[in-house]
Amino acid sequence: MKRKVALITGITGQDGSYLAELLVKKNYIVHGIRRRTSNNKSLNLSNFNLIPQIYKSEIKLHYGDLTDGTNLFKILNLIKPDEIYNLAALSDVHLSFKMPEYTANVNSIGLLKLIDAAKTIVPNSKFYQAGTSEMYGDTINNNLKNEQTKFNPCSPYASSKLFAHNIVSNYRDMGYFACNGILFNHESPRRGSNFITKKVVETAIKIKQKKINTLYVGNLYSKRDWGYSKEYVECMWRMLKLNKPVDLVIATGKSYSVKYLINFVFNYLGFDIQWKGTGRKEIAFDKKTKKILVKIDDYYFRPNEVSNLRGDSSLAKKIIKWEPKTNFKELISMMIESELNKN
Ligand code: NAP
Ligand code: F7E
Repeated sequence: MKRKVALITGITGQDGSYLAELLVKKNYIVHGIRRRTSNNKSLNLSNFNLIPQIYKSEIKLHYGDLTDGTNLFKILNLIKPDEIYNLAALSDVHLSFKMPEYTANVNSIGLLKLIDAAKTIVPNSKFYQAGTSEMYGDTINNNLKNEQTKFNPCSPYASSKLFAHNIVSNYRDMGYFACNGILFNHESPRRGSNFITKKVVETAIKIKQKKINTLYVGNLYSKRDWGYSKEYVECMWRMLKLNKPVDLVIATGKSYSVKYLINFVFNYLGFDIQWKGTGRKEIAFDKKTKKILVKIDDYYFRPNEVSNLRGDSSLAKKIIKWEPKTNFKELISMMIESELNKN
C-alpha cells in the first residue's frame, strides 16, 4: 500500500514533535516546515536524535514560514501531502498582546494562505487546524465548554485563532476536508519554558538546587484544564481518519489554579510551602527556612485574562473514541522527573 504523506507546520514545537513521532510510527512519510534560526538548533527536534535512524530517514524538513505564501505553495506543490496539520503559531497568549499584528499575520493570514494553497494543489487532502480553548475567552460561569459554547475571544491570540477557526469552516463548506481541534491547555516535558507549568517546574528545581532564590509569577488564581500533549496529538490524527470532517473539543474536564500548581510542584520537591499576604503582596515562603519562594510580578499579568477554562470532550469520546489518560498530578510529576533527570 502507498505510504501516506503528511505535512506538519510547527514541527519544532511541543505538539509538532510528538505528532511527527506518532506519524512515523504509523508509517507515514513526514514532512515538516521549520523556520530559519541563527543557531540552527531546535530542542524539541533534538528529541528525534534519540531515534536517529527515524529522524534521518523519515522526517524531511523544509525551511519556511507561515507568513510566506510563495514558500507554502512551493512546499505543497513539491510534496503533495495527503494530510496537513497546521500547528505553527505564535502560541504565547501574553506575547500576542505585545505583537498583535504579527500574531494575526501568522495565526490568521498564514492559515488562510496555507489552506487556500492546499485546496488548490491537493484538493483531496485532509487538513487539521490547531484551535484553542482561548477562543472561549472569559465567561461569567464556570461551565464546561463544548463545541456548542459561544466564543468570546479576549486576546489577539484568541481572536487570531477564531479567524482561523472560521476560515476552516468556510473551506469545509466549499467541500474541502478540514477539521478544527479545540484543544485545552496541554503540556509535557517538551513544553516551552515561558508557559506556566514548565516555568514553575524549571524554576522550583533551580531554587531547590540553590541556583536561584525566587519564582516570579502573575495571576495565581486563573484556572486551566491541563492535559498531556502526547495524548492530544493522537486526536489530531484520529480526526483526519474520519469520513466526515468535524470540530472537536479535547480536554480533561478538570481545572486547577496556578496557585494549586505551584503548591504541588514545591511540595513534590520537599518544600513546606506557606502563603501569606493578599493581592500583589501575596508571597509564598518555605516554613522550614523562612526563605521567600514565590513573589508576584506585575510583568506577568495580561491586559485581559481568562479566569477559568474547563472543557467537555464527550463528543470526542463518542466520535474518535478518545479519552484523556494522564491526570494533572501524573502530568506535572512527569514534567518534574524529566527536568530532574536533565540535571
Ligand atoms: P509551540 O510549542 O509554541 O510550537 C509552535 C510552533 O510553531 C513551533 O514549531 C514554531 O517554530 C512554529 N512557528 C511559530 N511561528 C511560525 C511561523 N511564522 N512560521 C512557521 N512556523 C512558526 O506550540 P504547541 O504547544 O506545540 O502548540 C501547537 C499548536 O496548537 C499551536 O498552533 C498552538 O497555538 C495550538 N494550541 C496549543 C495548545 C497548548 O496548550 N499547547 C492548546 C491549544 C492550541 P519555532 O520552533 O521556530 O519557534
Ligand atoms: O498561562 C497564568 C496566566 O501561558 C496559563 C497556550 O498553549 O494554552 C496556552 O495558553 C495561566 C494564565 O498558558 C504566569 O495568566 C500566572 O492564566 O501557561 P500559560 P495559556 O495562556 O493558558 C492555550 C490553550 C493556548 O492555546 C496557548 O497557545 O497562567 N500565569 N503567572 C502565568 N502564565 C505564564 N505564562 N507565566 C507566568 O508567570
